[in-house]
Amino acid sequence: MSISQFIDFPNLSDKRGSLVSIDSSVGLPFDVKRIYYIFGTQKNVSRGHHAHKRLHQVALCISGSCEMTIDNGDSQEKILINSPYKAINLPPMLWHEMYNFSQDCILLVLASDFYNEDDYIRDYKNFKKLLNQ
Ligand code: T46
Repeated sequence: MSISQFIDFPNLSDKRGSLVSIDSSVGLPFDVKRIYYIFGTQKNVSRGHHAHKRLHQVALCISGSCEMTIDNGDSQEKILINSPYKAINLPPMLWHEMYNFSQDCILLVLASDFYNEDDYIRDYKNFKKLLNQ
């Protein structure tokens, strides 16, 4: 079974251009407490390489594209993130790595909580250990 889950955002495009509105009706699995975005990422750079203990996030490219490997400890999937209408669901305890950022990539992330370094699991062996506890 696929471990990637996507959330579709409504496309309110018309002949003038595009508009996406994200509110509580789109089916986000949490109330958003923080928004951040990653852009200007150099080619051949990878980011992420961690999981979160409690933080739930969804991420989408509002411009350009990147690839992501997600890993739930049992299986891994490589996914392409390339749509301003489709967000990848990143629940807690999902290892994720992002790479192959296009030059115009803007990765927008909606998060369920404030930034907290203590919530990060940055060591893969520790991630596996915590999953097995
Ligand atoms: C994630 C992936 C998708 C803050 O001070 N506040 C923030 O809200 C964030 C997100 C980061 N930071 C600081 C922490 C580091 O000193 O910014 C620096 C770069 O963060 P990091 O190395 O964790 O960036 P990524 O791209 O590896 O990971 C980020 C998020 O941190 C992470 O939660 O899931 O994007």
